[in-house]
Amino acid sequence: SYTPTPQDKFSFGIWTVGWAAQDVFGSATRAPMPAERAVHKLAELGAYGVNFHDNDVFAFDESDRDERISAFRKALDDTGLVVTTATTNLFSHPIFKDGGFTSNDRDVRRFAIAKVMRNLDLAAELGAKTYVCWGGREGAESGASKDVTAALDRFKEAFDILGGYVLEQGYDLRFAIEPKPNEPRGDILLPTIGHALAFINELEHPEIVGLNPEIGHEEMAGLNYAHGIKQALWHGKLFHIDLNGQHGPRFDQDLRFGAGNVEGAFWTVDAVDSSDYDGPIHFDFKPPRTEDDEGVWESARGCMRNYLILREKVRAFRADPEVVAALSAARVDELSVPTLADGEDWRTLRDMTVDVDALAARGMAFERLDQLALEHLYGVR
Ligand code: 3MF
Ligand code: MG
Ligand code: MG
Ligand code: MG
Repeated sequence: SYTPTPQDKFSFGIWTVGWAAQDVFGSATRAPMPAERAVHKLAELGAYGVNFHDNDVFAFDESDRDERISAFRKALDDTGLVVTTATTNLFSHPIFKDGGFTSNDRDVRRFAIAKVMRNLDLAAELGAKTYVCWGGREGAESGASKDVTAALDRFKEAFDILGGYVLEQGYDLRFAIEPKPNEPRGDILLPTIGHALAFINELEHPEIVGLNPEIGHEEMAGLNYAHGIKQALWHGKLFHIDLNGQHGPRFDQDLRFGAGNVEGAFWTVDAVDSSDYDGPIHFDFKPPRTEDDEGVWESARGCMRNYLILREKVRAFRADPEVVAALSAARVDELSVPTLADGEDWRTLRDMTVDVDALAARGMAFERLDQLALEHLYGVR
């Protein structure tokens, strides 16, 4: 068991398994991988779909565009893998050193929007339903270099242009903004789920813009990912998810899903599994630089296997009669009861009296509940 099937809707970025493992301190340890090889191998492992940047498939200068796209498309046809999602590389080429949509250089901004439009055409053609926008280079290292107010105006302008484009072309595509606090820029704009949610409200076409939160990115900011995606769901804005692993606030680790913050992974699977999210269960990780080709696939397999293991554990936790009793003792269900009863308003509450000492003395019984969760996670129940 714990063998993935396409029904599990697992998907991977082409760039994840395809990463040749170059980092800031060293050159690549693995050979470059053509997109079609990633597609074939991921299909063998039981994946359902893929996400790709334009330049995961063809070169920045687009000289090999047609031929690379046909090889990619053939691999998709041969394997039945679905393109669930697409995205644009607005961060690798030196032209994007100060960002794409918010570069101080207006010519670069115009080029960046055109590059996205070209890949939106391809995304629609390949049947993607979600278009991710990670603003990795939209940011700054120093205070005076970026007029943040103007940058947000330009960020909005880009989404308004692109939203209009998608609607006018009649594409069945929605945008998903991927927040990240820092790396590669010292500070990145739209750093967290909360910042991005607020930003979406200012757009011309907010209905087609949502979020693609990533575990590692929220945890780099010291935030609770499960809480974050629950709030995104509450706003109807969880369009996509990037699952991976991270050990708290430090450099972007992109560990395979289930490594790093294991408790966080448990509650993440619980949050997704108990929600109406029906997008792909997407992994955005990087097989560490130590791994050879076999290690790459072991790492990819681990993402899916860990999700299935944790899914079994959270379901067992939810079904455990002792957990049901502990939830009730912790009065978790009472939070769903509106604070005012029918017919009441603020008048009912303003002059009410309570036995403060008695209320203060009531325990919440959360430790028992959390111990049961840990025991399910530790595998002793
Ligand atoms: C970087 C990321 C990105 C985004 C991708 C959009 C390269 O930390 O997470 O991966 O996920 O650009 O899909
Ligand atoms: Mg990331
Ligand atoms: Mg990451
Ligand atoms: Mg990501």
